[in-house]
Amino acid sequence: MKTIQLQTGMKSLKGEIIIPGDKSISHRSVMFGAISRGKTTISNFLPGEDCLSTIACFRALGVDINMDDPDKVVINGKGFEGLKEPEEVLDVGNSGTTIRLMMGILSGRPFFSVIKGDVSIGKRPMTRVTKPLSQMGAIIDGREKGEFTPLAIRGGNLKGIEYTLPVASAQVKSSILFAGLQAEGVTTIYEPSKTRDHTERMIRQFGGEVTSDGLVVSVKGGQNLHGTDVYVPGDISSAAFFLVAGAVLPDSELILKNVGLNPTRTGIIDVMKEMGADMEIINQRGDEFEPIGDIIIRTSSLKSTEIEGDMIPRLIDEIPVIALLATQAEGTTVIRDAEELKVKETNRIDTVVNELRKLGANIEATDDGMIIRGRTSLTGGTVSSHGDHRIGMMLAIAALLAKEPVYLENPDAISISYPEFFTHLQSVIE
Ligand code: SPQ
Repeated sequence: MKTIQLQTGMKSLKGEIIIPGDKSISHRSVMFGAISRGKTTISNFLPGEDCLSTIACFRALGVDINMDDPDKVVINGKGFEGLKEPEEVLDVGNSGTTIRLMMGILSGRPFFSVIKGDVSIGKRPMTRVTKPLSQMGAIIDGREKGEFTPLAIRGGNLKGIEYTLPVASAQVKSSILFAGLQAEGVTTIYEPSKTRDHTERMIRQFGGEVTSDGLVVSVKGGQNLHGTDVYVPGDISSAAFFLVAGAVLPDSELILKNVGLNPTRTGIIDVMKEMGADMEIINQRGDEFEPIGDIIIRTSSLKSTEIEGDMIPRLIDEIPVIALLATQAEGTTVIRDAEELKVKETNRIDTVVNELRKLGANIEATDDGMIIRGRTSLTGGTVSSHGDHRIGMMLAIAALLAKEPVYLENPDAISISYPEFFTHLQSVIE
């Protein structure tokens, strides 16, 4: 297995990083471009492996997609009707977003398709989407009654439903919305907590209508979407690693440019401010669909906090690096209501706790989160990403706090969402 030695030694970080495109928005821009009529031009697209899997799946469905530059994608869409029965099994690689959202699109198409992913995808629960999509009329089967991949879908003739999400999940909401756009009548979704709303914003951006009122989202079937220009903001989930690094390393000041500031994603900013982070948001801008800004982060004196309830979906993917942050905060940080971490690329409660412990952190797992006691100095050791990009990046930042050597197994997983991570990190180390 590939193992690399990470940078260590409490170095200061100084300079600026232009944060690469948002993964969630990049996936959705390809999906909407593919199901709309006309030309869609996507700029600042994230050429991470997950988003490339989405492009490969739509090409296999007959969609004309060009990538002249790695971050510029042009799609000549022919509407939902332009999608063709794929000859091969669709492969989503490591991407939960691709498989769950594509299931919603495929469920409305009058053809047969089979979809699968890598070993990690094979362990992630799918009934959360196959159940509502079957209620709408799709015929879906898979291992363990449709819970696990590969999944086979015979789509078409969908009817709108009213559906209460059993878990707060933007992927499930978005999957049902994609099916709802193809269904007869209205589809209404009730969320237990507000989750990222990029799909709703993008329906509007592509000329469609969707209503969102608090936790209720409704969409009418049979709408015509048309191609448009999409600018993808920088990914706050990628910026998170540098927000934490800038706050915990000595004499540091980083400017993170072009960060998406959609309020359904900015939980990490609220939590870090509450913990005492020296942070400023400047140059707030963006289009009418997604807000953007630059963030300045400086070395901070941090105190512990409690994170729970409606805050969890607003920072779910940042919890691994927030756990690291908490090891450098004075007092006991408690994270609750985060059981969903168990069904990500890895069980992120276990991987965060086990890997940070190897570096000397005082952290314990609970049923629905973790308890972290700070401040602790971290030490050297050999850690693993376990194939999970966010664990790999969190550990690379943790290593900077150690004086002894730290080795990372399976670092390549990082290119799932941030291929330039190590280049960017190196560029700001003093
Ligand atoms: O796509 P994937 O593998 O599920 O990616 C992750 C990640 O850390 O990048 C989760 F593992 O992000 C999800 C996120 O956790 C992306 C996402 C989206 O784009 O809609 C929503 C969240 O998942 P969920 O299950 O809460 O809807």
